[in-house]
Amino acid sequence: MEDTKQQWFKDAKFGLFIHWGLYSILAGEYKGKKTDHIAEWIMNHLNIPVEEYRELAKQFNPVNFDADSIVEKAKEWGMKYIVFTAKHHEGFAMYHSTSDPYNIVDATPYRRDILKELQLACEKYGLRLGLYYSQAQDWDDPNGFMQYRDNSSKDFQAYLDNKVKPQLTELLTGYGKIALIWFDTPMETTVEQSQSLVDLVKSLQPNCIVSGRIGNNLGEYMTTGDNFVPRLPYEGDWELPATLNDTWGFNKDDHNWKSPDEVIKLLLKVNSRGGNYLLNIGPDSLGNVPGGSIDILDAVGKYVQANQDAIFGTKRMTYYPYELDWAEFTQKPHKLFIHILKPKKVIEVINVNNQFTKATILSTNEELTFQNLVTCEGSHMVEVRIPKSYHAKTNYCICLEMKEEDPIFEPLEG
Ligand code: FHN
Repeated sequence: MEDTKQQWFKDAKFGLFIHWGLYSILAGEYKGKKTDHIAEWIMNHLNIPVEEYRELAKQFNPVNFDADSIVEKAKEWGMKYIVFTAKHHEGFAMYHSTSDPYNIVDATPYRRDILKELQLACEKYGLRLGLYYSQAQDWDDPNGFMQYRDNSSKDFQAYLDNKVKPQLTELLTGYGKIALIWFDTPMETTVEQSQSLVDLVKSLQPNCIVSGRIGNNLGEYMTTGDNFVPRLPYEGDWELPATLNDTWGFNKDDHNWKSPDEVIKLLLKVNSRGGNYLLNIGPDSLGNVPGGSIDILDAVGKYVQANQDAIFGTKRMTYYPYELDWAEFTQKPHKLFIHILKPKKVIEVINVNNQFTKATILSTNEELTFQNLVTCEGSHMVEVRIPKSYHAKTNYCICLEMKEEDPIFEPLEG
């Protein structure tokens, strides 16, 4: 895998994933049966026949969908890009596909091309638009793969030629600049088949990035497992796709929301290890974004906005040997940022041997007292005193300026 040459992706740090499709109508339940799995997989897990599932399109009328307000919110939350499910495994096109009438304009009473609306909103607010496209699994197309089924009799190449390539061409020619194609679940796609999709994308939009899930190691960045955070910094470009509860598509019964504190910690962990955090919302069948996700993202967005300097433009952290429950670090040349996640009166960071010159609260510039010290065990450390007004606070950031370009962390020894 060769890293992308697109600098914006390396700098992005935070993006919005939107999983939306006909599955939002079922919201985790079909004919009185609830799915235990992620809601967008309901067709597969509850064995809904294709013809029955297709009927859902006739009811899809998301009158409350407002591309402008979603993109405006994403900008407010500090996100730099959006990835929208143009076609998920269910096979339904959430844009006006000219090659397949099973799409949001031709098959629903709604008749609006929401992807066009998202494109215009992204252009208005200056966010990049990426498109999720399920290139291998398609439970509607007789030749698309379906996990947990026998796929041996399928003519997968015919599906690629007759559905995937025409639709990718539409997506890459009809909706302005596409920042990336978020391919997913390659399953048995061969190297040649993956390569042919990469070639198609690049022939239409050379700057469009191909996600790690194209398969066969042909993507331009590493995509982690869903909600799986690498334990250590990862050398290349990478992204973590993540949920706010336990599903991507809307599930009316899933209220297992992460707290804003957890999400802030995860964002910082991912950023400090060099990755982008692609965080999901799943609108309901009317186009409403669940209030639970808005509340979390509003709180997270406040942190991001107040501490932009410690998030954007930071680089992968120098390896620090400890995991702390009260802090995450990020770094820039001559600056070490300590994100304080638990109440503290004084902070001590051990095994660090820099000459620190100044300490401030990042969001207010308030100067703090600090000392470069040696611990009684013999390692170097920095001690920063926290002003009284902050003793009970969490989620603020301390900026330590230092003479050296990078933090010098001492390894564990003896
Ligand atoms: O099967 C999909 C799933 O529905 C969802 O889209 C996630 C997002 O990363 N990707 C696949 C599973 O990894």
